[in-house]
Amino acid sequence: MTKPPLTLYLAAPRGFCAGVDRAIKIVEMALGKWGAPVYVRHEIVHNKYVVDDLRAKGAIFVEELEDCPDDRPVIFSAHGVPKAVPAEAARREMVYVDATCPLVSKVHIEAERHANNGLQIIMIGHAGHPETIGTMGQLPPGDVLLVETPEDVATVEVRDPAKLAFVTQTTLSVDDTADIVAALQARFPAIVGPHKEDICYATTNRQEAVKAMAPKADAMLVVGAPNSSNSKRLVEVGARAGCAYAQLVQRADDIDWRALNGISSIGITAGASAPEVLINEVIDAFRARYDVTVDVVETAQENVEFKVPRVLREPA
Ligand code: 0CM
Ligand code: SF4
Repeated sequence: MTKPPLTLYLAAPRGFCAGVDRAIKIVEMALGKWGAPVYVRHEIVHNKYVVDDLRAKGAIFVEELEDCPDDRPVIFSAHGVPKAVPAEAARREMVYVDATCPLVSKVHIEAERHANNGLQIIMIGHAGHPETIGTMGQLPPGDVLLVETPEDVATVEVRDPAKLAFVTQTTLSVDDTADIVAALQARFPAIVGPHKEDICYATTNRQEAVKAMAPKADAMLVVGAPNSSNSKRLVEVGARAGCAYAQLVQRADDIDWRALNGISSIGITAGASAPEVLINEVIDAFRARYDVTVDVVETAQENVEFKVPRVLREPA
């Protein structure tokens, strides 16, 4: 039987970013150095395949430090942790390695610097997301105000409108965040902040690629996890850029082939925590059903790499 033709637009950049790559390498290095088990506080990155693979190699994933024993190393996830977490690990004389992405740490430092200058911080982020919890947790509880929407900006109660700064989560929608920043600047003209926001290069580039790809494609799939903020944003960006069907899939099994019936093109991208092996699995699933022609939609080239700490400290 002949297969129907399909143009497969492949977004570039897509998939792993430098922070994810570094965080995974840190867990692998810790396992190599100290052997199993090594504890990881929270999913090292938001991807089940990555987590399952590291679990098979001897990592134990827990949500809280209190779920870790004193005498095994613990690694903090790429999303960052409140200051209280390393402080508690040090108090318990635990060995810990911080796999927080350097671009998240940069925001932590920014927030602290503004607070030291007497400014109250407003964070733009998603309530309950570990990165938001970690960044807000750089300062004492209650000090940082959270806004999620322009509506929140209208009602937020600040100490002194003349002494404000804002920071953001790194994995937000660039366009939504611009609206929230504009609302903050309109209500609080003296507010200080980064040049635009703190969204990282990987998030920005993946959204740009989707904007270029989505209008051409009959449907679009984002390989990523339901708890991955940057991956979910790619689905929204695709839908807003004019793609009639945009869905998140964790892997090929999740593809709803009935919903794709009749398409002649598909756009594929992946969140910053989705490994290339899963992207290839999805592409192969299309090749099995269609006569696929791949067309790469490249809007940027990335050459960012973060150093992995060379020496991991010995357990006491
Ligand atoms: O923050 P997000 O939910 O997008 O995390 P992720 O693990 O999917 O992606 C990488 C990161 C960070 C920080
Ligand atoms: Fe770092 Fe951005 Fe990757 Fe998050 S998505 S780990 S902030 S580079």
